Amino acid sequence: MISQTTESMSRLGILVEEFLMLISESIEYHPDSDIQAVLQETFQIAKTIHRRIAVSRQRFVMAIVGQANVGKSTLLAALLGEEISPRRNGPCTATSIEYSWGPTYRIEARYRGTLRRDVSHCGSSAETLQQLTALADESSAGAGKRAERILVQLPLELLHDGLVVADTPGFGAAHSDVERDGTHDESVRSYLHSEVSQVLWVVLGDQAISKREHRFYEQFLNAICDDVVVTGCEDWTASDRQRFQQRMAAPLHLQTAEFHFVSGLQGLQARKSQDSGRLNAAGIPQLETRVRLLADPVQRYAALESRLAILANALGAWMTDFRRSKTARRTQSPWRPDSWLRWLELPATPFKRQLDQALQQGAT
Ligand SMILES: Nc1nc2c(ncn2[C@@H]2O[C@H](COP(=O)(O)OP(=O)(O)OP(=O)(O)O)[C@@H](O)[C@H]2O)c(=O)[nH]1
Ligand SMILES: [Mg+2]
Repeated sequence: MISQTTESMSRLGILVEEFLMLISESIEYHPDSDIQAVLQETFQIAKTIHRRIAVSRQRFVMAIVGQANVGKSTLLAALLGEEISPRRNGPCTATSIEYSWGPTYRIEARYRGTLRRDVSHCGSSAETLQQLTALADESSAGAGKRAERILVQLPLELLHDGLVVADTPGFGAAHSDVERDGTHDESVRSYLHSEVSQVLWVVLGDQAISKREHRFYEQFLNAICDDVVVTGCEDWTASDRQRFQQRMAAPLHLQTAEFHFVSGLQGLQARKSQDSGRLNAAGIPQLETRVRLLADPVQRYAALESRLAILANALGAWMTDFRRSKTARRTQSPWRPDSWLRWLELPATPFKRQLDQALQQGAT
């Protein structure tokens, strides 16, 4: 099953590459600036889909991302069921920490610009947490000592099928020492760009979304975020939740995102006391189900196909409107003729035919 999905993913990757080629050649070919602009926009979105395919092919990294001190590490601990991620360690989590499955507890710290790798084996989750906290404190002490990446293996059930979960440093920790060398946000950005397939974006319920969060979302999360996790909302009613969701979704175009109202703090306490009622009330099992779904290769593939189909439909619809409104140019096709022919000659699959149909709206 997994290798079949990997193959489908590779084929989808090739199809998106062809689509990118069709668009870029048509941008060069087309004299109309309106069409050029929309093709350019399509190109950018298709590129993010392509990146997501590329980054999902090998492994699936789900990163917990958000402003400093919103409860990312606590949420991770509640999800994994073990207090394994340093919390409130110095100013903040200073380095991305990846958690993946392994038969025993093992920590590997990698450093920038050197072959140095520190590996330690731990006997329990408590010992692992202790070591990670020491590493994080060392990292907070200065850029010179900061591990670029910390990889943790541990025998936890949620990670058994290849899911990798990452705790990331809070972006926008401008007040902290680690930000002073200017590389703190940068390290989150490059990590997101090169390693991460999907993010859970954690926001604090009792604060408005800051400009910085907004910008970060637009630049780095947009393409890989389908889930917003709201923390610090323990006493909210259903209508409080609805209001928050509406207020946040509209300006960020997050209408298709799922909102999860959870309490990492209460979830973690419930885990410790093995109180399943309280764990449910904290929203943790529901979020866990969602994480499993997102990490499932078949679901992942379907989600990427669907993104591409939505893009093609939006472009087709725009072209139809455009041709209706601009009488003089009615006969123009947005596609460079030879590029369009090449596209049509690609192997036909039901999904490809669906795309053709959408793109055809502009071509005839
Ligand atoms: N009310 C409430 N407080 C929370 C929740 N989760 C975490 N906190 C508190 O928020 C503070 C920050 O928690 P962390 O989990 O360390 O936050 P973080 O986002 O990982 O912080 P950085 O790594 O510094 O960016 C702690 O004091 C937590 O106890 C929550 O769900 N509800
Ligand atoms: Mg943290």
